Amino acid sequence: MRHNTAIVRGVPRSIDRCELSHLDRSPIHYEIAEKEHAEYVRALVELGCRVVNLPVLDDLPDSVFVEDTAVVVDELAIVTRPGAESRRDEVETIAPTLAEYRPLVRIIAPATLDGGDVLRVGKRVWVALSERTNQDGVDQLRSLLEPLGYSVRCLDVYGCLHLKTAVTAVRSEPDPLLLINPAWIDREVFGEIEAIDVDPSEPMAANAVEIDGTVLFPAQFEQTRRRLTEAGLPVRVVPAGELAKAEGGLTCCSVLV
Ligand code: CIR
Repeated sequence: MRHNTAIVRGVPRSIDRCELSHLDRSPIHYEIAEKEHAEYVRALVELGCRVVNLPVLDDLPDSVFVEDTAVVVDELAIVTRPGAESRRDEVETIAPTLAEYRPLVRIIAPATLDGGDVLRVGKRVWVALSERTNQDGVDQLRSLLEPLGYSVRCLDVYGCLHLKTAVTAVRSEPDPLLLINPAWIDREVFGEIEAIDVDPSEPMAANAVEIDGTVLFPAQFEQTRRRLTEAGLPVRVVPAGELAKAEGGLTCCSVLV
């Protein structure tokens, strides 16, 4: 997908107090996490993005994972209402920046929706009912996007945090290709769209960011990376092992507009 701008936010000093759902807590080294984030930002710049670096928010432990605060389409930016209460204050800190790029709309209570639960391929959108996104969230997203010509399909994920932990797009329209962990999601939902499976030894490897034809990919998943390169995809790896301890992947660390 062609993206001009990536909104990011640096790692807070409180990252080791982050939300965790499927991982045991293990110490997160702030300096390493910060270096990883800097490398991620460097890669985004290399791939042609203009990076908007928002101020670090030390009091909000998950605030580096900006993806969950917004769903951006060509016509508007949807400010979410994250499922984890500890993350609700993140949204108003990014809203003014989003408003510079798109008209803003908001997901409102009792709905909850995390950006990590929304996958878009062109005009097709999939949204997961998850631990973070509820039926009201799905319904509000649908009522915002369907009038704009998007199809919105709701699905379940099992065994992982977000939809995009289980599936992301590594090539965009007109010939989309997904990277998928079939253990966590029903691949039938994606119809005829082609998919590469993650290597079974790397269940967390389905979270990749495609920018203008290149796949930004976590260095720790070598087996799955081989599958991507064998499929002819250009891959740029970045270290991502420390932020992974906070259950964050690569899509989580930016909002692409
Ligand atoms: C959380 O549990 O909310 C964070 N520790 C991780 C968020 C990861 N975000 C994402 O996958 N979109």
